[in-house]
This record gives sequence, structure tokens and C-alpha cells, in this order.
Amino acid sequence: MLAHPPDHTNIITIERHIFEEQRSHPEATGVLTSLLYDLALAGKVIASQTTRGGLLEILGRTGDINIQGEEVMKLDQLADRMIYRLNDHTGRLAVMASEEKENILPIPENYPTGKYVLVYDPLDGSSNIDYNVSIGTIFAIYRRKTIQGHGTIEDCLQKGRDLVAAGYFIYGASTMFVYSSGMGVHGFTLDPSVGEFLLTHPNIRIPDNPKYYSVNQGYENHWSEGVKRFTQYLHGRDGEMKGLSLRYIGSMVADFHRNLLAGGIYYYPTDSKNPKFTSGKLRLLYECAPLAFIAEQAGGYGSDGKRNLLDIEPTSLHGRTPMFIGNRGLVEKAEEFISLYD
Ligand code: AFP
Repeated sequence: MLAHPPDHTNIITIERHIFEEQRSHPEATGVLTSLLYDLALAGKVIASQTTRGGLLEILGRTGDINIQGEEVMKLDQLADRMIYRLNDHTGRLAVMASEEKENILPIPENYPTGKYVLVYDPLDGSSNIDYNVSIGTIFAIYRRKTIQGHGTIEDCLQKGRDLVAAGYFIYGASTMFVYSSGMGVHGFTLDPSVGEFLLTHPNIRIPDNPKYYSVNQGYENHWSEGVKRFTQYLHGRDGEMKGLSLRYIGSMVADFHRNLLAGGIYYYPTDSKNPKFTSGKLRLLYECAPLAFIAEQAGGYGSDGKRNLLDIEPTSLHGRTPMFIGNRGLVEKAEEFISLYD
């Protein structure tokens, strides 16, 4: 017999954590708790598929018919479908919207609707899949604006300030689930041996002393004067600060997650030479607003270079915006350079 048996009371599963957060809201009905738990399940299923990424090459290519007579799906389509299917029948949602789909995703007629709205980017950084680099899923939950029945686009087009909860999964060396429902940011790591997310990073705060800046510096020639000068500032050229190290994965969830834990800034500014990205590349609804919510809950800040991303009202499902996110001081510095030089 062990002299000191392990103390299992210190092991906090995602279920226990979400439930305990709910208890501090006496008015809560438990619907949000269940919704977050549904998402945790979706994350586990997607994680199990991402680890099989390279096997598609030998087990079947996208578009092939597999042994069960089903079409082999790309991982991003699979993730998209998984999140939708796990949430379409629960009666918790009025409507969904996915970065993968042009229009809103209604709840099927034969299922009940609920009071929340889910918007998600099923697989962010998907161009990295073929190279076995970390990728992620981002989600955001709003309260519906319409009163009843099937939700509409109006329910989806809400500003980040109105978020009820947001989070992401990162599929990396381990799978993590990081979320906030407005009471700080908490990170869970999937223990694959028991198939459960366990609390490993309670109350995440962005460290005051940043270490990294993350940007695709290959586009530097296309940036505005303000963004160029801000980048030089990060290099420590004007002597005001010690230069930061550059780390850029090209999967925003992974870049954001590292900077959240280590301190730093991620940015994707406008690109004057690429007509597709003159208003930035990243989508306000699916990527920028949810991560800005997390950043703010962790003591950081997300901006489009001029204003708080959480205050921008989306006008379309797939609208893009420039984004600067991470340590508050650094993001405010970016705004300062942009207002001085652009
Ligand atoms: P993909 O999902 O098409 O790979 O795009 C990823 C992304 O939206 C974001 O996660 C990255 O940080 C950014 O684009 C990378 O874009 P660049 O390749 O232009 O640097």
C-alpha cells in the first residue's frame, strides 16, 4: 500500500470546473455549462483525427471513397461537420456560423432551438496540416438577440463586447482547451490515457515582461509606415526597450497561445499589395473577437490598430480586420505608432 495515496481532490476535470463556475451564478440554468462541455467533446474528437493527419496519404485522399463507402474528408471539413453535428440537436443553440461556410448554419427543423449562438473557426491554420504543425479551433458564444424560433444572421453579427464565452483548442504536442466565460482564462490539457481535459493552467495572466513578437515579416514591404516603425521599436532599435525575439508559426491559435503564456504580441496588419487583404486577413467574427475576449480576460488587449476589437460591430459574417493582440502595453504602442505615422 502507498504511504501517501494520491490526492484526487486536486484533479479538476473540465466538467467539474465549468460546473463550479456555474455555481457562482445562482441565476444560471446550466445550459452554458452543457454547451461548453459539448464543445470539449468536439475538441476531443477533432484532436483524435488531427493525430491521424499524415495517414490520409496512405489510407485515402480527400475525395476518395473509403472502405465504409464514405467520402474521405479534409480535416477542416471534418472538424466543421463534427462541431455542427454535436451541437445541432441539443436545444441549446438558436443558430451557428462557421468560418468554413458562407451562410449561417440553421438548426434543423426537427430539433428544438435554444438561447445561445455559436460561431466557430473549425480548424485555424489549416494550411499547416500537411507539415505536422500545431493547429487550432476557435469558438465564441453569444446570447441570441431574436426572441424565439430559428436564429438569424442578426444573432450572429454581434460585437465581441457581448460575448458570453469564448475559447480555443490547440492541437499540438498535447491538446489544450483554453476558455473564458468572463471569469478569467483557464487552460486544460487533454490526458489521452483517460480521455479527459484536466485543469493545468488556472487563471492565466499574460506576463508583464513580453518575450516574443509574432508577425509574418515576409510581408514587411507591404506594411504601412506606422507598422514598420512599430516593428523596429520591438527590435529595440530606439533603445526604449530590450528587443524581443521573433516567433511565427503561421497558426494563429498557436502563436497566440505561446504569447499568452510567455508574454508578447501577435499582429496581422493590412497588406497594401495584396488586394485580398487590404483590410487584413483575419476574420473579426471567428478569429479576432474571441481571441480579443480571451486576451482582455488575461490582462491583455486586442486592437485593429485604432480601436478595441471588442467594440467593432461586424457587418458581415466573413468581414476581415487587421489585428494586434497580446500584452496591453505593446498593443497600445502599436496604436500609438499607427496614429503618428499612418
Ligand atoms: P489558414 O487557416 O489558411 O492556414 O490561415 C491561418 C491564418 O488565418 C492564421 O491562423 C495565421 O496566423 C495566418 O492565417 C497566417 O497567414 P500567413 O501565411 O499569411 O502568414
